[in-house]
Order: sequence, then structure tokens, then C-alpha cells
Amino acid sequence: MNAKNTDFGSFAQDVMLGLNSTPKTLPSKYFYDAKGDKLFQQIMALPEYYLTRKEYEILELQHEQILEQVLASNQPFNLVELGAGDGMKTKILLRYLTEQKVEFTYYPVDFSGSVLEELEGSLAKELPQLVVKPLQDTYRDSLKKQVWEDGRPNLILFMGANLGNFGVDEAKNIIDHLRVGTKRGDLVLLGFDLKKNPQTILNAYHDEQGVTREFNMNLLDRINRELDADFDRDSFVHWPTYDPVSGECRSYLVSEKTQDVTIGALNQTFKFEAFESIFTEISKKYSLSEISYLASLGGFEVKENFMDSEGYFADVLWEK
Ligand code: AVJ
Repeated sequence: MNAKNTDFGSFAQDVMLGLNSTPKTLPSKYFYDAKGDKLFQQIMALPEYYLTRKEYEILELQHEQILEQVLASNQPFNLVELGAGDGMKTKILLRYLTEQKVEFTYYPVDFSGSVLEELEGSLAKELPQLVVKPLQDTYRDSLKKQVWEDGRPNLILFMGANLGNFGVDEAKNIIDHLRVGTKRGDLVLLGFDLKKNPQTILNAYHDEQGVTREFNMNLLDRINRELDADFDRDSFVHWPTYDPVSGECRSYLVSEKTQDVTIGALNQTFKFEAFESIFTEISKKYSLSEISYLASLGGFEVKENFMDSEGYFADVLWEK
């Protein structure tokens, strides 16, 4: 596939919009360039970052139940994955489906071209018989374009707590895109990080080794590299917060001093007051009742909530 880098125009434009807002903000989807993808892979291996291991456990122990319905129907289907990433967890499902000799096409969608290329390469080696059609796109745009819509039933995977990266209204909007983008009988499997001890959550975004700090900082590095800017990364502090009421874990970069940052590609200088922040990411934690409410908004029926042994994470199966 042709994995080109993020369209320069939209990155520059989003940075311009975000840094001209009050309070300042930058979209978290730009974390994921080649360097950001590597850092996120390091995050997934951190002792504090329980999310990946918990979802892995769910898929490993319960993949047969999760896939029971698509297999029982015994007809070719499309497996669409929004935010496929490195496919480490999805491969559990892909291997099992391949063993069952069921006919399906895998459509991994990701915003990062570099991660898709790697995924395609590793699948060609590990599961050479698999039909893979990668798409470099955002969740919303891919759901609008529906390139996989050929009349076959769809199982749409939206795992990894990726929906958590949206605020409440945006998440509802994505669910509405899922509603429009699915037909009767289609299945959706969504991964949600659940509300739990606030300290456990906060630690997952404030690891001791400082990998998450680097991940957050990569946004500034990326603006420096790609948009000819002069952010002094050492004068920003990585600051995650967690609000147990809303379930919102938010990450900020806080400027430790009054400073000017010039972004050459935008021809603009941005002023930071001392301790002014840039909001960079939301990772919302859900309760099961909030999740069921989202299902009803999308016109989906909750088939089953699959959870890990500690109740940290849920992969929920919905049917249209
Ligand atoms: C990829 C969205 C699931 O929100 O937990 C990890 C990204 N950010 N550490 C998350 C992330 C900081 C991650 N998701």
C-alpha cells in the first residue's frame, strides 16, 4: 500500500487552530508518527499500563465466545478494525478465524501509515493466506467511505480503548457514524477501559520510566520537525489528571515559564504565559451503564460484555 505521511495541510491547520484556542490544545491523533508508534509500543509493555495486558487476556481466554456468532452464521464476512495499530491483540482473533477456515477479508484502518505497513508485513509472514486490505484513514472518514461495504455482514472491531480518546460529544458522534455505517445483523466489538481505583488509572499515564512523558512530548518534537518550530521541550512538564466523576483522564503539557514559540510553517509566534497548559489527550474511563447507553444511542443491542478477571477492562459485543 501507499503509506504516505500525514497530509501536511491538515496537521499544520490543526496545530494552528489548537494553539490559537483558549485554552491551548493539540489533537492526540498526531502522537502517532513512526517515533510515536514506537513509544506507544513501549507504553504497552510498561508495568503501569495495564490496558493492553487486560484486553489481551480477554481475547486470549474468550475469543471463542466472542467469535461464536460470526462463525455460527457460516458465511463470508468483513472484519473491519478501526485503529488496528500493531495488531498484537487482533492476531489472536485472526489466527482463530483462519484455523476455523471461515472466509473473511480483514480491513485494518489506522491513521498511522507506518504502523499499517508494519502490520501488513507481519501478517504476510505469519498468516500468508489472509486477505488484508489496509486503509490509512481516520475512524470517521473510513466509516463515511465504507469501502468494505459489499453486502457481506460486518464485524467491526474498535478495541484498545480507542473510543476513550474522544470526549463525550465526540464519542456519541462516532457511535452515530457506526449506526449509519452498519446494517442489521452487523456486529461491533468495542474495547473500554473501565472506571477503577483512580491511582491505578493515573499511574498508567504517569509511568516511572517517563515513556508516557516522551510520548506526549513527541507532539512538540513533531511540530519542531515537520512545521519548522522552536519548542523548547525541556520547559514543558507532562501532567496527567484523572477525574473520577467524569472518568476523564486528561494529559497536559505545562509551560514552566513565559515564552514565545515560533512555528515557521505557520508564520506565527505563539505566546505562553508561565504555567499555561496545552491539553493534548483525553482517555475516558467508562462504567458499564455508560457503555450500554452508548449502545442504545447507536441502535445496537448489547450481546455480551467480556471482561478480564479483575474487571479492569471490557470488550463489549453489540449487534445492530
Ligand atoms: C491508544 C488511546 C488506548 O488512551 O490509553 C497511552 C493512548 N496515551 N498512554 C490510551 C495512550 C497515553 C491510549 N490509547
